[in-house]
Amino acid sequence: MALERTLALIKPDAVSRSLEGEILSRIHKAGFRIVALKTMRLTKSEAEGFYAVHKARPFFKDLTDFMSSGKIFALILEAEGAITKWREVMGATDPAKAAPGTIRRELGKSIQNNCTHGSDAPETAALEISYFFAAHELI
Ligand code: 3AN
Repeated sequence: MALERTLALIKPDAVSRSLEGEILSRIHKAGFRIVALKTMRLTKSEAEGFYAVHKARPFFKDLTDFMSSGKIFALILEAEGAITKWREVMGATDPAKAAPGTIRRELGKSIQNNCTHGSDAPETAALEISYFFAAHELI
């Protein structure tokens, strides 16, 4: 398996419940290297840009309101097969359907308030990493 990088977000619902430490601990235990980490609050238009692929979906307004409602953490995670591995650690989008032991199952509240984001493919990982990090921040 190839060494990969993926973008992870700790979403406003998790930060507002002070779960970032718990989530970072799960990231370490799963064996990822944290290449970069920053905290910020997205503007509404930055959230719309990030989720542009979902523009036509009925939940787009609520999703972008939510993602710009408070502080997030953005991380670049590195591991063998990092993209799939991080999606396995997060669990399915809907916490009710996520496997036992996953972040979304144990900490998520709803399909929107599901604590974390992860890129879904190599192309999206590259795009999403460049949305949050400049080349000189990747070390
Ligand atoms: P994932 O984050 O698991 O890759 P996507 O890319 O299908 O899921 O959806 C992006 C985000 O949009 C999800 N993390 C979730 O917050 C929100 N979302 C997806 N489906 C719904 C839905 N049916 N209702 C409300 N929010 C949704």
